[in-house]
Amino acid sequence: MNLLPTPTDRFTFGLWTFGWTAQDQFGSPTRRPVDTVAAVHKLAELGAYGMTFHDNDLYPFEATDAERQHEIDRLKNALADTGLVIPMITTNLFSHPVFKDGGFTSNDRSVRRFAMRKVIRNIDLAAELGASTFVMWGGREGSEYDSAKDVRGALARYREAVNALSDYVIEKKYPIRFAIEPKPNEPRGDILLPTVGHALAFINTLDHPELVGLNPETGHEQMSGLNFVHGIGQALDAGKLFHIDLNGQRGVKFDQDLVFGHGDIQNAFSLVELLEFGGANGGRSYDGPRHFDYKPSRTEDSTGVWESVAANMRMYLLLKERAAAFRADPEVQAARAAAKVDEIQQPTLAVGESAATLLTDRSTYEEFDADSYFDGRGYGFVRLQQLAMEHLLGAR
Ligand code: GLT
Ligand code: MN
Ligand code: MN
Repeated sequence: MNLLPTPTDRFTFGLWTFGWTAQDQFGSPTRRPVDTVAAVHKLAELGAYGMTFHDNDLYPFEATDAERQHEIDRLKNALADTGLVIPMITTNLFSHPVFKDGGFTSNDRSVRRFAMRKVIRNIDLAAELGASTFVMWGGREGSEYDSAKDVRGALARYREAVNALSDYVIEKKYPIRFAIEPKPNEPRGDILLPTVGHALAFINTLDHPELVGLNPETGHEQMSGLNFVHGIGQALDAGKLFHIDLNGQRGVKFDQDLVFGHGDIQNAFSLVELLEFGGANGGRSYDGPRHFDYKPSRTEDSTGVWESVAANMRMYLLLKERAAAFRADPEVQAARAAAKVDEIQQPTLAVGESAATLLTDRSTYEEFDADSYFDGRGYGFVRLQQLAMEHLLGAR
């Protein structure tokens, strides 16, 4: 069992994750800011593949052009020294007071125009650094008061912004795709595009839907009581899993951003199984970065911060190893067959059949024994799940 991460595992971390100084609504920071160059070296040492960032994780909102360039140059040197890459970049449209009613969907048109300029500047930087994914998390795009936000108007402005930015990327011939990150609430009372499903429906209304996909986050779906594995399954079905934010969440409450696997461990196991072995012929269903978007808890000092970085990768590799053992177990294979897990791949209608010809097949209805399903023909799903839990617990 190899639990030492290497760049081939494609683990990435946001600069804002280990860089969080742990200031929250109720208390001041408990840690010092992390230097970007030192962080890049530390990530490389721990076996990560890459780092991601918001413009204002790298340099402050009020930075002059020279200060901004200085930070970009320092980052570039650190990347060259370590081989770390920047596969994804995103823009901070939520911290500064100017975005208190959102960026793309602020009621104030001049704020919307400013937000677009800030994103365009950052898209240019993404292209310069070779990032292929541009995440859009609209944390401030939403409202607290139904009387104050015209949701249809706001969605129209969201669409206008994504369409214009798609045109920009096409015009510039940048090899960049956008990934929308849903979240139901926090910091706004209600955020637009709250779940994977909402965002998928929105993407279908865009001028260039092929350029826009999703960056689903574990905790964000779970905050709505939704099953993350189902969300990822639907994103994959739609060909829209462009990126992923892995972390941990314990139930329907505020966004905890725990270490991956430190929340719903069963769901995390099934997620890793899906990502690593749920593709064609038992291969990967998703090839992009395994991006951790977590927050080292406020209780941790800088030693604990880097331990928690390592913990995310170790949890993923442990779950991958457990999922591989689960898949390889002959008893599991028999239980999967008994549960007809793979029968779902088989089309319901035979080749050439239609709803109309189905009417003429008496075996499907007139002669079908529906009553045999009463206290019979059990699927054995519990048995299969028990085997999964035993593998997860290392009992098999
Ligand atoms: C912010 C948020 C995350 C998003 C980031 C991208 S920033 O920390 O909580 O879920 O992925 O903007
Ligand atoms: Mn989160
Ligand atoms: Mn996230």
